[in-house]
Amino acid sequence: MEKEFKRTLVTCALPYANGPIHIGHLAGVYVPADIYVRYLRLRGREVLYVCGSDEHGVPITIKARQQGCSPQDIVDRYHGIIKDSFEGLGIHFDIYGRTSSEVHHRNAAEFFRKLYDEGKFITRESEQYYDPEAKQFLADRYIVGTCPKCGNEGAYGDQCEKCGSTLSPEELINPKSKLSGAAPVKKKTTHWYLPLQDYEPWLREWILEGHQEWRTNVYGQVKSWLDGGLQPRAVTRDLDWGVPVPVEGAEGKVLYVWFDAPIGYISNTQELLPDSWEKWWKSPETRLVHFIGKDNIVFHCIVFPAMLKAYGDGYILPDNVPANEFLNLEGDKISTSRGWAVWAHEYLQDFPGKQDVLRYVLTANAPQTSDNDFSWKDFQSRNNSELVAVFGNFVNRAMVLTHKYFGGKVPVCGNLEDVDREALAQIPQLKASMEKNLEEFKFREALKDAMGIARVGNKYISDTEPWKVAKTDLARTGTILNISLQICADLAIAFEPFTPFAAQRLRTMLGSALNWDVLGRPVLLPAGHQLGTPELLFAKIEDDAIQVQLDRLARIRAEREEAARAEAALQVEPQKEECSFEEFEKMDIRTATVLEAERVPKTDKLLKLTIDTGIDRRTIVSGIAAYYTPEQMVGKQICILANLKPRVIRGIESRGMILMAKQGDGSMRFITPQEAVCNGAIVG
Ligand code: B3M
Ligand code: ZN
Repeated sequence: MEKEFKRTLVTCALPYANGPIHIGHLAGVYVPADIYVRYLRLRGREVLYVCGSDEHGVPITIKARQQGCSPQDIVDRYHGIIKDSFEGLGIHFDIYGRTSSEVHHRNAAEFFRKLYDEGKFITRESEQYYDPEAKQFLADRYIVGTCPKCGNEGAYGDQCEKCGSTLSPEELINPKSKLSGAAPVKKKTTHWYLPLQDYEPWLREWILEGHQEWRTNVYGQVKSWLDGGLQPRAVTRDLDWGVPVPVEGAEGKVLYVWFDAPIGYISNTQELLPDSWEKWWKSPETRLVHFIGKDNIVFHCIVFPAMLKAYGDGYILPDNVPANEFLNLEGDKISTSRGWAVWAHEYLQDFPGKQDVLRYVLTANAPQTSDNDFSWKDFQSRNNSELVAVFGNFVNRAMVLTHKYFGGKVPVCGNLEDVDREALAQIPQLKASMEKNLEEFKFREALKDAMGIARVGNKYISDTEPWKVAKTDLARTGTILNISLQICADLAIAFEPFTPFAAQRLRTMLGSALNWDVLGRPVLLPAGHQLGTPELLFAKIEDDAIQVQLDRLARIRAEREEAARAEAALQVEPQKEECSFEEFEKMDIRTATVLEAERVPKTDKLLKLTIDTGIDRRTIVSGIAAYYTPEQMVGKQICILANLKPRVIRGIESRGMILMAKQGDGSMRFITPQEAVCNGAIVG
C-alpha cells in the first residue's frame, strides 16, 4: 500500500566543486529534481529542496596542484560558479550549502565518532603506496605509470583513460608519484571500514522486497551489488584535505569523501533550519527522495543507508532514488577533462533569456531509462518547431486576437459546439496522465502531456479560425477566444515545472495567479478579465547561433585528434627478433640521389623516382606521396635497399626500396646522410 507522507525532502547529488556543471549533470539530476519540486509546490505540498557543493575528495586536490593554488581556492571558485549556474537556470534550492562549512565538519566528525564509539567499524591494516620524498600516502589518482593492457605511459592508479581499463595501482608498470616523480613504496597504514556485509540481509528486505517500484536501472544495480556480495568499505583515507578523522592516532587521515558527502545533505538542512531540521530527517511522515546520476547509485542505495541504519536515532531512509543514465553530446561521451561538454554558465552567456529552451530539451531527451544524446540540431529544432511553432504560436494568436477584437478583455463564452467540447475534454485527461507521470518520475512523458495541451490549443485555434469568423460572427469569435484563453491558462500551470520563465511571463500576460487544482477546469479566467500586453513566449533560434556551438565542438574534436596523433607518433614498436650479422650483410644498403620524381597517376600514395645509385640509374616506386611532393624529393640524397627483388607496382618496375623512418602514427621521413657522400656508398 502506498504510504501517506506529509512532506517531501528532495535532495540533489552534491556536485564536486572542482569544475563547472554541464548539461549531463543538468539532465541527469538537477532539471528533473527541479521539475518535481516545482510540481509538488504547485500542488501546495510541503517540500524542502536541498543541495550544495561537495568540496572534498582527491580530484579537488589534484586540480589545486595543477593550478598552483590551494584546494580551498578551487572550491571557493567553483562553488560560486555552480551556484550561479543553478540560479540562472531557475533552479532555486532552499539551501545550497558546502561541505567545507564548519557545521558540516562538526556534523560529519560527530557522525563518525558515534559509530566509532559504538564499535560499528572494523579496522584493517593494509599496504598502500607512499611517496618517500613527499612523505605522503598516495591516492590512486596520484600514481601514474604504464598501463599493463595497452602500454599507455600516462595511466592512473585507478584507470587508464586511453583504453578505459579499470586498474589498481599495483598493476601499473613503473609506477611514479605525481607529487614528486619518485617511485612509490609500499607502506603499512590502518583504516576504518564499515562492514557492509552485515547490512546485507536488511538491505535485501528493505529494497529488493520493499521497493520494487524503484526504477529498473536502480533496482537492478542494487540487486547486482547485493548478489555479488558486499565487502567492508573503507571510510577513511590518508589525505590532507577533508574532514579530519576525529579519533586519536588518526593524524594525517580524513574521512573518505563518500562518507562525509551524503551527511552534507543533513548538514545543509541543519544550517538552513537549525531548530526544525529533525522533522525533515527523523519523521516517518517525511518522504525522502534522492535525485542522482547512475554512478552514484551504490552510495545512495547501499552505503549511505547502511550508515544511517548503523547510526540509528530515527533517521529516515530514501523512499525513492530516481537515478538517471548518462547524456552524451553529439554522439560522444561527455568528458570534463577533454572539454567535451556544454557548460551551464557558458550556455547562459551564449543564450541569454533561453533557460527554458535548455530545460525543455534536456527533459524531452532525458536519459531516463538509457543513455541519450544531446545534439545542437535537435536543440534548435525542438525550440523552433515545438516551443515556438506550437506553444508560443498558439498563445500569441489567442492573445493578439483578443486584443484586436475585444480590447484585451476575456470575451464571453457562448454556446459550445462539438469542436469546443472535444478540445476541452482532452485537457483533464492530459492533466491526469501528467500527474501520474510526474508522481512516477517520468518527466519526459509528463512533458509530452504538457506539450499535448499546447497541441490541442494550437489545433483548436487553427481549425476554428477565429480571425475569419470575426468577419461575420463576433459572438462566436468570442467563444473561440474564451476557450483558447482558458487553454492558455492551463498551459501557464502545466509548463510551470518545465519552463518556469515562460510560464511566469504567460501568467503575467494573463494577469492571473493559477494553481494546479484549477488546471483543466472550464473557467480559469472569467469573462471580462483584463489581459496584459501580448509578448512572444519563445523566439526562433537561427542557424548561425547553432553553428557557433558546432564550430566550438569541432575545434575541441580536432584538438583532441591532434593530441592523440601526436601521442601515437611517439609510440615505438618492440624490438624485432634477433638476426645474425650474415643475414644483415646480405642487404645491400647504399646512398643514392633522386634525379627525377613524379606522382604515379591515379594514386595518392605513390611517387615514381629516378635514382642515381652510383652503380646505375634506376626507377623506384615509393609510398611516400603523403609526406613528400615530387619537388621536395628531387636532388635529395637518400638511402636505399638496392638488392631488393624487383617488383611491378602499377605497371612500373620498381628496383629497390627507399629507407624511411616510420613513426607510431604511420608518418614517414626519409633517411639522409648527415653530410653529402658519394652515391653508392655502402651503409652498414
Ligand atoms: N559529489 C557527485 C558526483 O559523483 C558526487 C555526489 C555526492 S552526493 C552526496 O558527480
Ligand atoms: Zn590502457
